[in-house]
Amino acid sequence: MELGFKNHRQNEAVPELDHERIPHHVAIIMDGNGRWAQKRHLPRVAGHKRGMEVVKEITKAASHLGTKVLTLYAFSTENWKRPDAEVNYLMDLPVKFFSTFVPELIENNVRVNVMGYTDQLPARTQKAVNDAIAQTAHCTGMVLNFALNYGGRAEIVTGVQQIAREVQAGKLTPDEITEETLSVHMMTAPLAPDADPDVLIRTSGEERISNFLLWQLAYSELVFTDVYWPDYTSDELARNIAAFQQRHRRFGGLDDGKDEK
Ligand code: V0D
Repeated sequence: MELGFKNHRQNEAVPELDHERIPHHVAIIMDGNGRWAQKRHLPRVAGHKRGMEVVKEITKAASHLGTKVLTLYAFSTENWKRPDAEVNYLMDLPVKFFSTFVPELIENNVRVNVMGYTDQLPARTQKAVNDAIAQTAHCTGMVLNFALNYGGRAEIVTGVQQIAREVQAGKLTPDEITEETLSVHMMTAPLAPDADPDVLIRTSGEERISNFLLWQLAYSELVFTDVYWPDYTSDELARNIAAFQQRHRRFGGLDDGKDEK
């Protein structure tokens, strides 16, 4: 019996969340779009299309929960290696996304931010992104932060190059370089005081960081789910945030010595 077409999590209980301890910054690696499509004998881009609709649902769900920053890994610096037709389709998704979703973003008071090497994106993609940033600039609720043409190691290299230039210009001595110096040169600096994710969620069963937010994930809880991104739901987000909250409670238990361990 093929159960794969059903999201096998859909009948699982949705836990009660501690609304005092909603993570401020949730980061998600949206994996499994191609596999979701292949399983249905659909082209990979069908998975990306459905994945984009899920982005809209999860944006609203995270905003309603009270998350302050939702960072989504949409396109890595490695994704250029995919077939041209797939890359072209992906580059139209920000255009499609914003052509239908900007009014809802504004209704939900969500501000768009993008981090990554966006100057290398096609002009139409850059325009869609820049328009959305401009149209939501006045929103004061959750920040919807897309990582687009982003790579964690490249981000650290770029940051270190900027710091080296400041040293060369005599604005800074090597001894004055601290973790704070690195942090302010990361692409997440504008998200401060919520620059570092409290939790990283990766869908589709892979348990790797894959060059995402290397500096910022130093103290993050990592939550992995088998659900493919196109099957991801607000209920699964709640389960994944509950997993984060469980781990935090155990940490507290160890600290005050009241836990069994
Ligand atoms: C495909 C699953 C939204 C992941 C989600 C350019 C792979 C759907 C965006 C988007 C993609 C990005 C920036 C922005 C607005 C929307 C998106 C890409 C892929 C790669 F400002 N979904 N989405 N971008 N997919």
